[in-house]
Amino acid sequence: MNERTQVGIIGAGPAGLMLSLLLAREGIDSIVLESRSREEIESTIRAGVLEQGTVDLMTVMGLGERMRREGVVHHGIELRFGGAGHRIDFADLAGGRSITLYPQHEVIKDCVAARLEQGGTILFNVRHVQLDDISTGQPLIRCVHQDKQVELRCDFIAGCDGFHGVSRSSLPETGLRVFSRSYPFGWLGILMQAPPSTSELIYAYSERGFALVSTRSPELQRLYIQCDPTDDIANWPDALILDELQARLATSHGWELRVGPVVQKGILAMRSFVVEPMQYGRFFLAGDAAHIVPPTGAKGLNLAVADVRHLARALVRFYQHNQSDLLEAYSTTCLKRVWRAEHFSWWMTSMLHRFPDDDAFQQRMQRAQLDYTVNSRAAATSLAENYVGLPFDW
Ligand code: RFL
Ligand code: PHB
Repeated sequence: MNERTQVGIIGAGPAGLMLSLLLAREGIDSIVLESRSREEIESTIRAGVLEQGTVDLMTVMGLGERMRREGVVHHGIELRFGGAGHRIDFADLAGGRSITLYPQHEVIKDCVAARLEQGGTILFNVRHVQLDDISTGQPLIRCVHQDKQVELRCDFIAGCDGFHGVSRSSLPETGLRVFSRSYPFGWLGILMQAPPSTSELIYAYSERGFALVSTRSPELQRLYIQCDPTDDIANWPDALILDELQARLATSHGWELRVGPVVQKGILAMRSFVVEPMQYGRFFLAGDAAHIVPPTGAKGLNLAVADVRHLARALVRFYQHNQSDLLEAYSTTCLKRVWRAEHFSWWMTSMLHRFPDDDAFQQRMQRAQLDYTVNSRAAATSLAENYVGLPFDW
């Protein structure tokens, strides 16, 4: 099967789907190729926190109806350490900007439904995706769909296939720079059937390691604890996870975690990663395909969305005004925000986790940083404005 499209998009995550929707608004056609099934992408549990800018974009694009109904707006977070909680008040510190808790797979459902309703093409379950002719003006994507070979000739290709996709490795190695850092800990994440224990997220620093309390719905909590990234989840019976959460979250006034059945659990590794530049000829990387942050800053999905906003704007300018300046500047433009988020995510991670080889000096440094962050208006403002997200044209 031979097909043609203006923009071939690899990956139906937040980056790929949002790009196809942004382009469709301006009359630019695209085809999205996704290696998993629709059911799978619509049920994978990942992000929870949407920045103000992501929420605003979804609203402008007509994708905000369910998010407004089912999502929950938060005006602050709690940093908990030394047995006490300290609120970072976004309403006061971040110019009224806030965050919304709305799960990533719900964003995916809304985007897939909207794109299919427009008559757009998303090919699910594609296999053997391969890129060709990327140095030319008409790059090509080959793949297998429903046992048929597909050749998709494009004006441009967007690699939105996440950290483990094929896109990044299709870039020629010469001229590429990779920056990365892995952390000596991971997160053990659970979904627990219990009403929220708190109205705002709690980021806890304790001698036993980091813990995070988040929610997914009025009946479901999302919780994480720092753990050994190579540990086997089989070593963590539910009761042990709950004991560890209680211990790390304990306060001097006897705070209690509401508990219930654990319905899902798993361990994820943490890393920081950036590839530069994020483009080659008519081939562009966006989202996790180009950069990864540890989830402590809740930035990954939001960065993916910011990338494709820039890419869509650049493609619109190319098609409508025959100008390629924004396309040429794409990587530089995105990397400014990417590195800001890399720093913020690394900073939050370093401040809140226990590092295995930290000595007493290092631990005092962390406490000094935490104390300063919650007691200095300037420091708290810095956390708040990064957490809710810098403006798009920052
Ligand atoms: P995705 O979401 O990984 O989507 C890539 C898609 O490409 C498909 N794919 C392929 N398709 C075709 N051919 C191939 N060869 C392919 N290989 C892969 C995949 O099946 C997939 O559907 O990348 P994208 O769009 O760049 O989006 C990035 C975000 O998903 C990610 O950054 C966030 O989940 C990160 N993240 C968070 N981000 C936030 O902004 N706020 C949060 O609160 C937040 N919490 C989190 C997170 C990530 C987490 N984990 C699991 C790493 C919490 C966690 C626990
Ligand atoms: C989540 O709800 O899954 C979540 C919230 C905040 C983070 C990371 C993940 O920093």
